[in-house]
Amino acid sequence: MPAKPPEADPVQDAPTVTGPAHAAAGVPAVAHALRAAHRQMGVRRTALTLLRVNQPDGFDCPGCAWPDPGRPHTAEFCENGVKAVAEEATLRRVTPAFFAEHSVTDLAGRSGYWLGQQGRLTHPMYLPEGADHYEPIGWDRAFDLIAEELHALPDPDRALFYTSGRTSNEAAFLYQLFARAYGTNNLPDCSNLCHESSGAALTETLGVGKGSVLLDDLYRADLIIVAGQNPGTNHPRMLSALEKAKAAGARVITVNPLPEAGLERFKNPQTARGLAGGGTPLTDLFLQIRLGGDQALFRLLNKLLIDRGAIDTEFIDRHTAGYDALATAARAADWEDTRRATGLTRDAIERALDMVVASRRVIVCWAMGLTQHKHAVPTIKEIVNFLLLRGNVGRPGAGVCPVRGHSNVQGDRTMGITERPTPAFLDALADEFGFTPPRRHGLDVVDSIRALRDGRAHVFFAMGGNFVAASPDTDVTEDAMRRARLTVHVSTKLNRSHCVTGARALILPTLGRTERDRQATGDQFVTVEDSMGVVHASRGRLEPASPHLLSETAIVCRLAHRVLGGNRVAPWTDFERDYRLVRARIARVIPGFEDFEARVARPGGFALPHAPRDARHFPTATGKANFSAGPVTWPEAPPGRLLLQTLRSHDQYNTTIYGLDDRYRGITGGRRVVLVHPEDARALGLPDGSHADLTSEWTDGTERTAPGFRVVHYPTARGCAAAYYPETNVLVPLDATADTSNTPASKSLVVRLTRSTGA
Ligand SMILES: Nc1nc2c(c(=O)[nH]1)N[C@H]1C(S)=C(S)[C@@H](COP(=O)(O)OP(=O)(O)OC[C@H]3O[C@@H](n4cnc5c(=O)[nH]c(N)nc54)[C@H](O)[C@@H]3O)O[C@H]1N2
Ligand SMILES: Nc1nc2c(c(=O)[nH]1)N[C@H]1C(S)=C(S)[C@@H](COP(=O)(O)OP(=O)(O)OC[C@H]3O[C@@H](n4cnc5c(=O)[nH]c(N)nc54)[C@H](O)[C@@H]3O)O[C@H]1N2
Ligand SMILES: [Mo]
Repeated sequence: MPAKPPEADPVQDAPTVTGPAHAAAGVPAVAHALRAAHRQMGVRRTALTLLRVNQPDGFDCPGCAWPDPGRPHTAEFCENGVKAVAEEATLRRVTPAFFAEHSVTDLAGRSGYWLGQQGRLTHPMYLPEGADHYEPIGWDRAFDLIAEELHALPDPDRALFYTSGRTSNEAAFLYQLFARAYGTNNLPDCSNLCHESSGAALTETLGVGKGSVLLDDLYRADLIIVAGQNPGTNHPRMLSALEKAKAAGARVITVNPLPEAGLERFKNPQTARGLAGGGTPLTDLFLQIRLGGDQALFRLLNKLLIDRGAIDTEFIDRHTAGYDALATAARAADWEDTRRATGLTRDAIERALDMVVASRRVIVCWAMGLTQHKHAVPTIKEIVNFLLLRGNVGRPGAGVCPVRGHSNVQGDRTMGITERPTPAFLDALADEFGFTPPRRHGLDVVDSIRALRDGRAHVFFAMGGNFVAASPDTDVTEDAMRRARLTVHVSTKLNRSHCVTGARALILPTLGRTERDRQATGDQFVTVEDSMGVVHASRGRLEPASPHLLSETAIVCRLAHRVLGGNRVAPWTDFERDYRLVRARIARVIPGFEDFEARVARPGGFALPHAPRDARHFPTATGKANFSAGPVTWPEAPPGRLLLQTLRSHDQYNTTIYGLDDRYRGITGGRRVVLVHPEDARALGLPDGSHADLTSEWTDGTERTAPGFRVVHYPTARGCAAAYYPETNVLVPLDATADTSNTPASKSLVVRLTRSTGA
């Protein structure tokens, strides 16, 4: 039998610290994962469910966007994938009786961990104006309410339609179609908080805002640089790919302020050596960089490559633009500035350079450690410079590899979930559906919060996610959300965003990936796109958590039918009955999806075209791959202050907290910790085990405080600190965003630590 959810809350947050581990995965990971799964769903259901993860006839793992190795194969075992599945396939339920017992005021006082542990939502629920309890509501009445509020708006741009990246291609395509048919491009999504900086940098430089490598390229690379990413926790299956790449001769450079266990050594639970032995060392060279020092590091490497003449002039001449400007800018890079920016020694950088020069095929992988800085876009552009200099784009074993987060965040973008659609995309929609989509750009996440705050948006609709907890400046965001007329969440599980609502609120419970999706024409499957642009099918097999759930696709169809009036713009009722009809439209609107239905039926699906990868064709403004030559910058903390990054523990999925441990970092039983270098901590008078309040200092003079963090002496880079998100989102000013991409700069906050008495 599964265990009951925790009763006590606030959950006791009393961390115990043992210090970082030096290897990831292996037997303990298997045991941890199974224990988590058994707690949520019992032994039998665990076994049945896990057999279906990432199988050709099974469902796509909702854990992350890392691609599956060649199918058919036995499922790759990943601890955090199992945890993600267990959270969704849990046997715990949040029923109308739960809401009768717990008022919204009560729920708003609970931790995110406690809320999530209560289980799956079973009924559509409504919070009337002035009420303190959600009450059950019928689906039709719920859609009537939304239609009523949307029709009352003076302008469609006063509504916001958020998406979190688990939504299937089919649901996402219909959702953006509905929003545009209703009249707005206000389609903020979790990409705005995540890889927007990658998309912005890659679109401008290479012409395609996605990664240019496939899994096979990783296995053919001579050198893989992993910068600003913690795959041992967040993309565990990437470790087996790195292991395989190493077996084929690749070397790995890790660039990170933290020594992350997964990148040091990997014990593959699927091999005898991984299970019994010491595992495979993954990192050949660890560059322990200061937060935000990456642009300076790569600029200096670029200068050294140019100085040595270790560049591919033929590639540069034929395929690129802007080389001379970069070469001039790079000449100005010097060792002393780079040392200040990165904290790295000359020796370490020269060793990296030698490895680069010795490698014909180079791939750079990155994630949030690069995208969530003020200068994130120029940082990623500098990495593109680095790859272009040696022709490492558009040939096997080389390229850019931004590793996406949510399992279909990339697919949602491909389907048109963006506040800034291209004219070509809108033209295709207009042709296919015979209506005039709005052309004005819509609002991203940060601008949506501003619009709510300033009374310029009144209806907030979320397709998944946990907007108020994932967004920056928690207090500002929550106040903004409370100003809305209506907030609606399509959700699988209870979260903070259901407790911080507009005047009226709806919770619309939906099917998860793991569940059977039965419609009038029979069982349906959906499709997703992984981080490398491979599209494949996902079929849920479990009985739905409740008979009252609707699929996301059905919810959009019924909403559109009700709001737009009948089958206007599209045959919504037919779409709900048969998802093949939706795919047929996607095939006609979105390039690369020709013959969609047949190609997605193949095991493993199909790879979308990628012009730079496939043909060294760069659809940019210049028609070439563009070098960038902007100034190099890096964040600096004044004396007595540290730079703080907000990151994930091993026991969470974004705002969903699985448990209170961060095994690889040696922290158990609590999350309110701040990791500080022992020397920095001593200078600040903070012994290990003492407590401190964190106060962020923003350039406009404002301050924000998060109290009561246990100080952990930890081998991070000097001058840098780390603490978990979302507890620290209160510290991130709404205006602290990356240039161009507007992504919150939640990896380099200037903070001061003040000794306090603790919780
Ligand atoms: N289990 C699990 N899996 C997940 C998620 C989860 O929460 N849990 N979230 C999913 C999502 S949406 C995403 S986007 C990804 C996130 O995956 P990651 O980006 O790996 O997530 P973070 O925990 O934010 O880790 C950031 C990493 O970058 C490093 N870093 C921080 N700042 C810098 C810097 O300035 N320079 C360099 N070089 N390194 C830096 C940090 O030390 C850390 O190792 O994971 C996805 N997968
Ligand atoms: N300070 C700081 N803030 C950050 C980050 C950071 O590193 N630091 N990272 C940012 C990043 S990279 C991201 S991607 C965002 C994440 O932001 P979001 O995507 O908004 O947040 P999640 O926590 O992933 O959303 C979890 C909720 O999604 C719902 N859900 C789960 N599965 C499904 C499903 O299949 N369908 C539907 N409809 N709902 C489902 C559940 O109700 C669950 O409570 O957070 C960002 N915020
Ligand atoms: Mo993300």
